[in-house]
Amino acid sequence: MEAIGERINGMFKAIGKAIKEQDASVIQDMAKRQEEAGADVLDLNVGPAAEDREAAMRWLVESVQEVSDLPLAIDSTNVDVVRAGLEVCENEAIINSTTGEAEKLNAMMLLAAEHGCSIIGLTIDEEGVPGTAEGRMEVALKLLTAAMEHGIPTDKLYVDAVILPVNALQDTPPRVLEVISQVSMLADPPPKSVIGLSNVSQGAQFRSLLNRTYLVMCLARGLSAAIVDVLDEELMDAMIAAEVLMNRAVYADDFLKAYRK
Ligand code: THG
Repeated sequence: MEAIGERINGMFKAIGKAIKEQDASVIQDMAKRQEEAGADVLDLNVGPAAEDREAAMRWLVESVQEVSDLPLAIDSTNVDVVRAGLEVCENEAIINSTTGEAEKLNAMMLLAAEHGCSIIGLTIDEEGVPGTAEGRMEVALKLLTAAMEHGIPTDKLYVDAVILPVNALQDTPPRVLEVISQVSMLADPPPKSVIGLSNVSQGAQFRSLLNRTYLVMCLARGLSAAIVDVLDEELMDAMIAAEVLMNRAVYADDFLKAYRK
């Protein structure tokens, strides 16, 4: 599984402050810590508070690529903010994200095609998040069709089935599992699946337990990638154990150490 580090996000107090004060060392430190903890990709989100979000995204991308060569997930729902990030991004990039809403879908797919990058598509359309797995799959198909129309290889699309907090919407986690199992059957080469794992436990107790339990359930359904707190060591251990048990990582007696190498 590709682990996308979630911690460079303006919703975290210290990161929001660093963005505001243009203190690159805080951001760069978090980039390095996540890379050392096993991140395969770093998610960059300027958060809700940034004044000029395009400038903030440019600054985040430039700061992070000074210290890391990892692919960067440019996390914004706004086309102009994503474009600003892509313009200065020299590392590999992933657009995070488009929805299935016609205008945004077209604009984001154009950007992905122009930059030759991967793109995450949320199963959200003009009516919001469909309440059923079938409804989410319909949007997934729309995302896939748009990618193909723009000449984007099908395996450069990540379908995000939109996991929501279990304390508010308890029927969502099993529905998202169904979508994860079905996404890989949509095309050949198969589209990838991704979730923003920590959403599942927002506002709940025992967050880390909920996160790692749900991650293992998703991995059993073939999840390709997840935006996660890579600094949560028990979460990463559970991910590694599940990868071994799914025969996606080679077994060794000390499999935690072997995988981390
Ligand atoms: N899908 C995609 N991208 C996403 C999400 C998704 N990007 C953003 C988000 N969801 C994934 N990232 C986070 C980052 C942090 C938290 C949840 C998801 C989080 N933050 C603490 C909270 O809200 O309680 C903040 C605590 C603090 O302030 O210190 O849980 O679903 N494609």
